[in-house]
Amino acid sequence: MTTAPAPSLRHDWTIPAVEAIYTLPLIDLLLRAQLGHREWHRPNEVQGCVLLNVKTGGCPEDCAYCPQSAHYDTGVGREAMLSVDAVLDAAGRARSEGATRFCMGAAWREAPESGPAFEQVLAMVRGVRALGLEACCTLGMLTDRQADALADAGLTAYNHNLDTAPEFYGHIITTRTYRERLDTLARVRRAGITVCCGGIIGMGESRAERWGLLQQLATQNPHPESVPINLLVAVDGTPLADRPPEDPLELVRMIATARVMMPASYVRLSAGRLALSAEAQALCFLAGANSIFMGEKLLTTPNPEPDQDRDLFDRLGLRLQTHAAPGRERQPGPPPLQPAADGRA
Ligand code: SAM
Ligand code: DTB
Ligand code: SF4
Repeated sequence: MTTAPAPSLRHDWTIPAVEAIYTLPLIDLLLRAQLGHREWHRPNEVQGCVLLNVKTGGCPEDCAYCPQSAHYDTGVGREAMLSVDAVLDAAGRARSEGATRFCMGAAWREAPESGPAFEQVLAMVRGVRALGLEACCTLGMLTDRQADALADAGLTAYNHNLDTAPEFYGHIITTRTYRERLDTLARVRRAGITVCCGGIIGMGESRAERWGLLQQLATQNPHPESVPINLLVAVDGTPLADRPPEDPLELVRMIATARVMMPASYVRLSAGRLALSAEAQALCFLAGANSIFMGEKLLTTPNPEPDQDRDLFDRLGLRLQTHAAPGRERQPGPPPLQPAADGRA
């Protein structure tokens, strides 16, 4: 018996190659994304992640999009770190809502070197894993030692975004270099934690700069296991407060191109869903998004209410993934474009 060879993953993307995919007629782009998606993932299944800010506000970085930067007056104050019990209560609620991944954020330039705050984060990670959930953290820059300690605590994934292309990055952040971000990502990878890395659209970047971000992500080897694509949430008080809303079809193109370039990865439709119609979100799922943040709050800004998401999933025939991600293996799933026996694929 012969088995079909596993589809291969490319890491040699050039800007013209990215451009050629991104600028396809939209229907052709969606078809390519959907065919690739079905080679690696169960169609109609979406990973549900819940975010919790375990340390809010007062961040010394100047990320122009961020309501938690101490450089801007956004009304988000500096708060004390949450207790381990409070975080595990929230993780338990996330699990009962159907999430399989729990993501903890802290408004830090870098995780505190050692001491009670970092130990508390490790206890949170152990507790979230003990609930049977995947655990993700985003704590800013990490040292090798911290990455190893997080890996030992059972951390599944670390989120650290490149945010945009190197050419546009300096317009958005001046307090941390692109190189420093890549170095943190390398430490996460070396420690054996999966990488969650993506970016934002709608900050005033050109299309070429979006292709540059996608090239940075998809030339990593291995690809980031998770790729969050955020639509800017323009927050009052930040330098990007007055950015006009981005065309949702650009988000669809961004997601579809990420799906084609990194077919094995989870592509997460992240911040910005409140600004999207049900139809625009449907196009994002058609483009290959297979992960969302659930729950009424992201880190500091609102997200669709759980009832709204349940209604959206019902209307689209989507279901939440019920198992924690199995890693990088090819997913057993129905053959391409064949609905499963229950008609919901
Ligand atoms: N200090 C951590 C860090 O920077 O890695 C904290 C996590 S930070 C808030 C995670 C990501 O959320 C950012 O890199 C950015 O991509 C995204 N993000 C933050 N504010 C956003 C906004 N207003 N709109 C869209 N995405 C946003
Ligand atoms: C990511 O790429 N998006 C999430 C998560 N990773 C940490 C954060 C979105 C934050 C949106 C603004 C806020 O709620 O403060
Ligand atoms: Fe700080 Fe992260 Fe916000 Fe940048 S994105 S200001 S590093 S919390």
